This record gives sequence, C-alpha cells and structure tokens, in this order.
Amino acid sequence: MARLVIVSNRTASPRDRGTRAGGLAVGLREALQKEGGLWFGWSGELSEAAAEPKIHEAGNILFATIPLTAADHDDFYVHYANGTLWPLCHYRLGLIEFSRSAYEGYLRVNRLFAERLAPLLRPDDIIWIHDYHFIPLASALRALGVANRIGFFLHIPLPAPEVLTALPRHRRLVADLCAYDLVGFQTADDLRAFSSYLEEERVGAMDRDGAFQAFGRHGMAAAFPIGIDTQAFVDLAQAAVDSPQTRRLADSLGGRRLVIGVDRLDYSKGIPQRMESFQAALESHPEHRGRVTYMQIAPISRGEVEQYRALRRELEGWVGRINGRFGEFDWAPVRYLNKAFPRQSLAGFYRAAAVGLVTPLRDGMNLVAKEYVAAQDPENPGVLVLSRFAGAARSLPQALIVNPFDVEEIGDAIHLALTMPLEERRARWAGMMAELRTNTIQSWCQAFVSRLNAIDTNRRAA
Ligand code: GDG
Repeated sequence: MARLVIVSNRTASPRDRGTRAGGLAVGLREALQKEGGLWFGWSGELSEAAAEPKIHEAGNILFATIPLTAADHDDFYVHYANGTLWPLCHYRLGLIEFSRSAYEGYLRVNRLFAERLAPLLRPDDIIWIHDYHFIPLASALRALGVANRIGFFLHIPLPAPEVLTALPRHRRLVADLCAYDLVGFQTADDLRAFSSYLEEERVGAMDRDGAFQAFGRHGMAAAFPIGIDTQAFVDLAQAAVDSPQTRRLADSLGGRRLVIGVDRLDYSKGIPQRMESFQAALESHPEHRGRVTYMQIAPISRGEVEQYRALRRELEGWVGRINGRFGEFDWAPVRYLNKAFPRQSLAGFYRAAAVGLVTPLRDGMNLVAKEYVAAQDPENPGVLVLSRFAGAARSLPQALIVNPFDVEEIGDAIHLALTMPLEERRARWAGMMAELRTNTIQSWCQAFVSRLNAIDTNRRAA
C-alpha cells in the first residue's frame, strides 16, 4: 500500500499547540494513522533563516515541519494567501490587496516547501496538498522531478470567472492548479466555476466526467463535499449533556432560550449582518425580548491582517449597541466571546441552543453547520438557520435557508426557528442527520484518496 503524504499550512501534531484540533485535522490524522503517513507543514515558528524540517513521530504518523522567515511569512501568509486569495475566493473584490512582491513571496515559499519536502518522498507516495496556500506546490515539485501522484483540495470556494479574472496573474495561478493529477472542490458550483474559467479564458476544457485538458496537461477535477466525524460528535454532545460547563450555561440562561453562532472572527462569516438580524428579530418580534439570548463565540483569527482588526472593532460596536438598547438589568441580549473553547464544551453549547445561526456571506462548506446538527438531541432538536452561500446549504436543504445579506429575512428565520413545532423540527433534523451519517470526514478522505489512486498517470501530458 502506498504511503499517504499530506501537506497543509498547519499540521495537527499533538505537539502543535498553536492550532485547535478541529474536525478536519482529526479526520486527516485518522486517515494517516490507518496506513501510516507523512504530514508536512509550517511549524508555526518564525526563524532568521530557512531551516531543515524538524521531524517527529506520533503513532503511525511522521510529522515534518519547517519554520518561515518573517519576510516569507509576511508575503506568503499574511499578504498573498490571506490578503489576496482569501478575499478573492470569498467574492470580496474590494478587500483584495495585490502586490507583485507578495505574489513572488507566495511562489518562493511554495518552492521552499517543494525543496524541503522532495527529499522526504518515496517514489510510490501519494501526495495530497491542502488549500489555497499551496496552489503552486505541484508545479514546484514537478520542477524538481517529483513524478508521484499529486492531488489538491480547495477548502474555500473557487469564484466564478468574472471574479477570478480580477486577480492579476490569474492565468498563472490556474495553470498551477492544472498541474495536479486530481483537483478537488467542495461543491458542484466550485467545479462549474473551474470548468467555466477554462472555457471562457480559452485555456482548456473539462468533460462531464471531470477530465480536463488545459495548459498542455491532463487531469481530473471533482467535487468532494467535506463532512465531519459524525458519530464522534454525537458522542461528544451526549457526553457534554451533564458536564459542569453545560449546566453552568443552562443556569446562567435562567430559562431563556439560546441562539448560538460559532465562527473564527472572519469577515466571510457574516457576523455583523447576523448581529443586525438578531436586532431585527427583537425589533419585529418583541415577544422574544428578555426571553432569548444570542451567544456568539468568535475566537480571534488572523489578527495580523488589518481587515480582521477592523471587523473586530465593528463587532464590538454592534454588541454595545444591541445590549445598550435592548438589555435589561438582568438580561444581556448578546454574549460575545473572543475565545476558543474545548471541543466538548462547544458540543454541549450547540446542544443547549434552540437555534444555530450559520450565515456566512460565502463559505467553502462550513463545518459548524454540520456540528450543530450532529450535536442535537434527537427528541428535541434545535433549528439550523443556514446561509445559501455556504457549501453546506447544498447538502442540508432541510435547514432554514436564508440570504445572509437580508438581515430582515434572517430575523424572521430566527423567529420561525424559535416558534417551530416539534414535529417539523424533528423531520428537518432527521433529513439532515441522514446526510451527515452518509457523508462523513472518513468517507470524504477515502473518496479523495481512492480517486487519486485510480488516475492513469500515463496520460498527464496533453
Ligand atoms: C475552512 C473553510 C470549510 C471554531 N471555534 C472553535 C472551534 N471551531 C472549529 C469549529 C469547526 C472549525 O473550527 C471551523 O470550520 P468551518 O468549516 O466552519 O470554517 P473555516 O475555519 O473557515 O474552514 C470552510 C473548512 O475549511 C473545511 O474544509 O468548511 O468553508 O472556510 O470545526 O468547530 N473549535 C474549538 N473551539 C472553538 O472555540 N474547539
């Protein structure tokens, strides 16, 4: 059996304390654990100069990580990956910063990753590269003579060609994407955006089976909607029911119902609009005043990027305004928390919430939506309010689907969710749960890897 090699910006080593082990990290770790494998990534450290990978073993997995210099981190991570590609892929053209030097830095770090990874590879390794930080990595590895199967999965949306072409040097980026044997997207929409780009820019074409020819290369592209470790989350939520923390939360609510939001503090998540929609719900449905509490968990993310700092200030304004206007001496309508909680606490909080508010303006998938559903009590499930622009909306049509830009619509959906009869809540939940049981993080990993394994590498050159 070939060894699996995973590359992602951050690894999920037990030693890697900087990262929260979310559902994705745990799923990938499991996939590697099964057959044994290598996980390569950034160590999370800044160094004076480039260094050799630090390698350590944990169970069946070899973790290899390298530091970045401050200049590389700045160009590659802060400015290009998160200052250019992230807003571009989330349809926020107004937020894009582009500089040639940041792009050069992005390519430079990808070359550095290739140079450090190549010596660790065996000829029959299968390489699976993750996310927008590493689009050029296959090209960089090929330039070093690496002939292994290389697959890529994009966790965030691929925007429509009208938006993608706003990126300076977009052709080079897409050419790099086409250097993979297999390109995976979250949804059929992203896949369609890819195929439209090839056609509209007249650089290639994709057939119905996802086989593409572009920039002198053959490859495969497909949608692999990511899932969660459903059973593990069900168990976690059940175990949390009687935990001291869940009880403390219930006591603090004093019988009020809970609306919950959980997001990295990111402008793609639509948190200000969500605050406004909660205000709209209190305005147009006064019966909820004093009876409902909205808790937003929003751990700080990418604090080094200016737009994220601006978002934080904006949210602090919203919380102050809503609590100032509607609050009572014994009730704060909004609880706003800039910190991360252990997974089990989170599972207990989801279960305690009558409404899960997941309203990103754009999202590749959104795992919080799936976790919220998995955590519910089957006898008395809460209601998921879900943005139509989250990839998850494609697989969870039984949620209350909303337009995240329409704050009054979300406000009405909150009211609808709070007043939905038990029968309807159960029916909607059962439909979503069936989907979560079928498409899990395990089936996602397996589907991608076996697809990559099945590719005929003799047909690479067009
Ligand atoms: C990207 C794409 C795609 C959040 N707060 C806490 C915490 N979390 C965990 C959640 C969830 C994860 O972080 C967030 O995942 P999402 O999918 O919601 O969003 P992104 O971070 O933007 O992820 C997204 C995903 O990649 C996977 O492909 O779905 O579209 O943007 O697991 O639970 N975890 C803990 N404490 C917190 O306070 N422990």
